[in-house]
Amino acid sequence: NSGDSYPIRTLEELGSRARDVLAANDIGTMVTAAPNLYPHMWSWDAAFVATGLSTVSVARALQELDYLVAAQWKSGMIPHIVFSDVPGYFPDVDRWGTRGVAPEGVQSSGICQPPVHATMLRRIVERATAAGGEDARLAEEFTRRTLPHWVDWHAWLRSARGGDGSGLLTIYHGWESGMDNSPRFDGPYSRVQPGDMEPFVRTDTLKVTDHSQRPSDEEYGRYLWLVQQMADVGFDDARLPAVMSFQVRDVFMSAIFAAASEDLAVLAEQFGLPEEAPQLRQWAREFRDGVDATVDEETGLARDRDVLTGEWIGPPTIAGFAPLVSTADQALLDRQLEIFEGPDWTGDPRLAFPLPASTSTTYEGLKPRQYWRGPVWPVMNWYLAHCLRRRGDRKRYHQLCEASLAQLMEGHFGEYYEPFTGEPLGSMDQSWTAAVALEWLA
Ligand code: 9WN
Repeated sequence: NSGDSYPIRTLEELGSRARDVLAANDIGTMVTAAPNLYPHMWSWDAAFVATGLSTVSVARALQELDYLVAAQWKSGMIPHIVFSDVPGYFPDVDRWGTRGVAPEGVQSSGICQPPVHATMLRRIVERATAAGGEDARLAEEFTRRTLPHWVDWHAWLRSARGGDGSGLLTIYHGWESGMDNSPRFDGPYSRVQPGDMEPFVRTDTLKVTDHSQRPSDEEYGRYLWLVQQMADVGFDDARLPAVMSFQVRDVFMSAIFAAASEDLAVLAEQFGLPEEAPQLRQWAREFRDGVDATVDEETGLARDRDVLTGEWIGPPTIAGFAPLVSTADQALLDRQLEIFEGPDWTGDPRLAFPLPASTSTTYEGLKPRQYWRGPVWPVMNWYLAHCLRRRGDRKRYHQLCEASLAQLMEGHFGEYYEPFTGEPLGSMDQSWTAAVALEWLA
């Protein structure tokens, strides 16, 4: 990518650069999450990348989801990383220790990520159906063929991670949330005490040389210890609750699950599995209610819960807006939107663009350059806007679209952005950033 003129001057140029980024990150089998830092397929990245790709080629978009589905474990879990053969990312498949547990021939991690797939597939199907012809035919064939796999994925989440009646999914690693070092997890991680393990060398800090943009070494020690704890029990779902020293009921992931279960029910009715729809809708209701019940009366934000201490988790992070994704309660929705547009979030006049940061900009723990502790993540902007548009809120979709396009015109397709200066941070040419640029332009 890159070209030599920054910033970008026109929306046409933004689109063409975004397509170049995805093409450059395409190694044939997969579009890697980023060229250098993340040379593999990540589960939720792949779903966003697929919807972006579908603006260019429905066939290529479906191929991406196909490759991910092929890595599904026998249990139904879709792993958070499907490794390519490109070296340079740590922890790699050997360190994960999933060989023999993952399906034959699949190199994967042993945890999951938020289930945005059915929502993105529904989006792709709608786009392909509107286009008609070969696109519509391919999308229908793909959906009919893979529906049982997506249903298995949701059934696994519900049974292995969400069967305790709370209407919330439990995660055993911050990586599963996709918001790795969010202050949401500081309390639970403070109780993770790494024991004896193989020494390791991080590769992420060789690539993002300003280390203040990445998690600390202490955090990485805990991340690797949790991997070790899972590997020690062979990634056996039934044994994880007894051994894992990190267990959090993740409110944002639960909202995503509720919304995606609804989307999957719609696809099931349309494409030959109508008998699955009532169960999927039941899960959607259960988790929607579970998410609503976490809302703190005082702050109006949804909260995670530490399973091991039974405590609510307090810091004001973007995950607090989980009800924007899933709720059916109009009063709650109105209150959340008021907060979202208020001075602690997108209404903070100091912001470079009126977009939600990963923590409230008035939070005392805000670190505006560090990963999930403050920066603005383009993929989150689009996902939340997409959820609002699905509710019929075109006005807010367009507001977020305008602000996001203005942000992206600086031209680097950053992984995340400094909220007050608009500086791109982390990886450049990040695939899901390019993908959502294409969605904004579609
Ligand atoms: C660990 C790929 C992934 C995203 C996550 C983001 C980051 C990985 C890492 O990159 O996590 O899974 O090595 O930092 O936090 O959301 O899916 O883009």
